Amino acid sequence: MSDVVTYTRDGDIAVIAVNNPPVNALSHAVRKGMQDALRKFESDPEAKAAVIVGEGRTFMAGADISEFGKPPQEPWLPELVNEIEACSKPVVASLHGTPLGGGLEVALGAHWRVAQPDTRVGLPEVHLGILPGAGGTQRLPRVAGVEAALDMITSGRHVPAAEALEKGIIDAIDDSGDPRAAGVAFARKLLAEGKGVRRTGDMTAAGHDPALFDAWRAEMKKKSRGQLSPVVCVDAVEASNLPLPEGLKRERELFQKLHDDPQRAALVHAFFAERAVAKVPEASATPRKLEKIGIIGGGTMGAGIAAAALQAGLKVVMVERDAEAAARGEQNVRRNFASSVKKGRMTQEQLDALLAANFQATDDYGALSDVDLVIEAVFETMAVKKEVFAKLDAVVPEGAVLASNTSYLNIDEIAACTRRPQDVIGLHFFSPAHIMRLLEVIVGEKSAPDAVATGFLLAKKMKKVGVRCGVCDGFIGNRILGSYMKAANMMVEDGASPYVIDEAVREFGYPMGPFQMGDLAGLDIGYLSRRDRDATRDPADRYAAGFLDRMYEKGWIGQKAGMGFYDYSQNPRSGPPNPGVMPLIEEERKKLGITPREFSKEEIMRRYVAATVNEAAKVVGEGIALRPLDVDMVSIFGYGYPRWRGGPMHYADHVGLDRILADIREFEKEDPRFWKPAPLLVELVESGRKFGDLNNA
Ligand code: 3H9
Repeated sequence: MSDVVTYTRDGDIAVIAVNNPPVNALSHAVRKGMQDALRKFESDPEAKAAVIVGEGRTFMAGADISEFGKPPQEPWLPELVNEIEACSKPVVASLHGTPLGGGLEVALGAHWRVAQPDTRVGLPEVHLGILPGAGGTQRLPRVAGVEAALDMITSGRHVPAAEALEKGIIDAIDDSGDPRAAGVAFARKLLAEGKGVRRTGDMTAAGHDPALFDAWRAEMKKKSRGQLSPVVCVDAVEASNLPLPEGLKRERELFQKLHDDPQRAALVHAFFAERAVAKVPEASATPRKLEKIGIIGGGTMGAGIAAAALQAGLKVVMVERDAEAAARGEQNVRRNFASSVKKGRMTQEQLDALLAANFQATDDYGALSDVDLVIEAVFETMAVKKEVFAKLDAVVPEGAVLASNTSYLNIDEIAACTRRPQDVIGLHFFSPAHIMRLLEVIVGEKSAPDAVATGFLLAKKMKKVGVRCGVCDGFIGNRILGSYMKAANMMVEDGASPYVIDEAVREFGYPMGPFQMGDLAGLDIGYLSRRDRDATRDPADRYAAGFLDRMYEKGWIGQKAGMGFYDYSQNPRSGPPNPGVMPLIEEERKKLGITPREFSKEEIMRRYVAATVNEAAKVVGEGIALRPLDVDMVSIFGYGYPRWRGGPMHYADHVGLDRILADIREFEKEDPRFWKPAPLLVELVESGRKFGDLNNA
């Protein structure tokens, strides 16, 4: 028998146990071991029923994702599941942990299912760009009905045991805490009750209605912004009214179509990158204590960070400049929980109790005398930050981490105004901070490894994706954003409409275009930062923001003013184009002596992509980002980059680095300063390598 699957017997019950840490993924060795064990069970005259169980922390959490794209090795998972279902004696799956994807499909092939109370089941394949391809789209509707299957398969959500029981996905919940014993007891009870084989494939999927599938398809098309798998999942579930073998055949065809699409490779890259991004040089350091944090500033950012910290179970002290501002800060924190209360995720009483126990807003810096980490989230100018850090240095205990939530200022300069630069790091949150998952962890020249590890621990506690960044203007995300925004602004000056640019960028898969995003963030922010940087700006660089300055002067600064690129007078979140913008842009072009020209959406995206990739290559080449995958994670989790394209670096590899470099060289002829090719990009093209090669280096 194999190392990863064992066949034992408990009296007349066979136990087939999978032991493939950490998550019992259904690798080739597991599939082969299970097949051998099943065959042994069928031919074992002493065994009256079998239990399939996972050792360690979970039942099988799915197919082995690292095998995707490699030559398939038999037995394939769909065949194995069919073989389980075809067994002539009853098979019970005893679930715990996270039976997901192929794991749940194995369980659906079994005749009966029992689960521990904290089990969560699901078919999350949609997030990997595929569909449940081992019978999940055919068997789940048969046990839970079509509508529940559509919901679970298109969302990939993890369903708790109680709900799974209610939906008929499992047959019983056992709270013994021992999945093996639970499975054996369940099997004995079945035999005692004279119950036996019950094949899911013999059941009928309830709730089949062509109109329902059309409605789901339309909804998925709208929601998925170019991602194929959610729509194809609906097509697969639709086949569940066919006899099982035909439905499985249809599922296989659709699975293959998705498997062969570049979206699958992009989403699998994103899955592994999301985990690899925490593997940083400082990860081996032991993080410092992290139970109570201080936050300086109770504005939008400070209050968002406070809400995220409270949700993570931390104690929070918020310091504002006076009592009135502290009270406003507390109100801002409460506002961040309002939708949780409204949606019933917590009651008003629970919120009050949480704040009473774990939150304090004050104007007294002395309240920071026992914090483990403090995050400064005040106005974004160096002078103000330095003043705050000098005060913190005086009151915060030795050994606490001092962090700045700056989005572009130099952490080393901030650290230098304290007596303890080794304790200073940057923690760049994204607004709204209690919702956005990205956290840039900025490592200064003198930041101690355990201070950095504490930043990553905070990210983990807050369920955020922490990405390590070196010090530069804008770090990873805002620096790259600055580059593609400038490319967009230059296109507008040269003749493109900002509305067509927004449309092209949305069609690429972003949730919004750059000018919509400017309206959301507030065009005053860009204006003030341009003005701040005027002193350091090289006058030889093209400015390309004159029309934005004119809009600022008119007070068209976006959503908060009711007017920006779009008119928000009817709806505070969206609206038609502001009719004043195009004449203003035309005037600006005349002033600059530019004869406007046409830009196709294809050219817009070529320039947008080239500007993104070129700056990203500089960021990696300079060591600001550790690896290309770190850029991909920043872009996906902080800037709405479509996950199904894998992030800008993965996408660049897919398009071909030589093609992107050729574009940059073409654009360089018009503006050699902005479009200077990144040395790393040139080096990779010349050596025939890809960004992906650097991820594993
Ligand atoms: C499928 O089943 C297809 C079939 O329908 C059809 C086929 C024909 N494979 O996330 P963690 C690794 S598709 C390989 O940090 P957690 C992971 O990379 C699959 N490796 O732990 C990490 O490695 P490392 C459908 C996997 O406790 C380590 O395990 N299933 C797999 O926070 C720990 O993972 C899914 O999509 C895998 N399937 O969360 C489930 N899963 O330590 C995907 C994990 O080297 N998995 N690894 O970085 C998850 O959602 C989470 O891992 C899980 C545990 C919730 C299970």
